[in-house]
Amino acid sequence: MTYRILNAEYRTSVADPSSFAEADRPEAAFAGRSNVGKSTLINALSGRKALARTSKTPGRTRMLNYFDVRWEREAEEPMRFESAFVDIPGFGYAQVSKKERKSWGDLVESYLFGSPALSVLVVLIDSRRGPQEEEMMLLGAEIEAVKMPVLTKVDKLNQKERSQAVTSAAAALGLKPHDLFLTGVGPGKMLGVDKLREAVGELLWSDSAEG
Ligand SMILES: Nc1nc2c(ncn2[C@@H]2O[C@H](COP(=O)(O)OP(=O)(O)O)[C@@H](O)[C@H]2O)c(=O)[nH]1
Ligand SMILES: [Mg+2]
Repeated sequence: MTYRILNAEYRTSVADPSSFAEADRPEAAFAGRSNVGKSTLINALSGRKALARTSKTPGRTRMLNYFDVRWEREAEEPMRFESAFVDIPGFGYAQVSKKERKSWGDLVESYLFGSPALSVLVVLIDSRRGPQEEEMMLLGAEIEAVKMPVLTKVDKLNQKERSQAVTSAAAALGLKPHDLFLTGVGPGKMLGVDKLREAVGELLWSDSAEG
């Protein structure tokens, strides 16, 4: 099956657990440390250049950003359905206070454990660093959503480094190498994005009202 994104637009930003956006469509959330490539991947999946803002100064986003994403499932009878992408503010940025870190933790935790519409949690891992404690925690968290580990920035690795990164990340996470998605997005590069879009689309489809 092919899943295409017809349209993606910004909906809202949320800084406080008491005001999450209405859970009226299945959500795919993107989590990972600051600078891992969350915004870049959201843009690449959506086919939009600057839907989610990418930044050279990491650690600035302290809010959940919601995007409305409209899909088409190409089958004999094409079907359209709605979803949301949620850009989760990045962790692991050193230059924030304890207080800020706690408020980030509270926000993200309430979202992950309290969102009835969360269907996919995409966990981004820098392919050059491999999974650290935070990524392991996210992937091990007992939440309802399907979790998808993605190694980002694989365009920066050669073939040999890539396969080493996959082997060691899979071992660290207790997964099979083919459970990992690989992406590389840069000028003129779009590695693994179509494949990830298919997988995310399929899961959102099956949790949508139409699917
Ligand atoms: N080469 C390469 N650079 C990337 C990739 N993804 C993100 N970047 C760069 O890494 C930096 C941080 O990306 P961004 O999407 O803002 O990360 P975020 O903080 O997780 O949202 C930017 O300079 C991006 O251009 C990738 O797959 N390959
Ligand atoms: Mg970002």
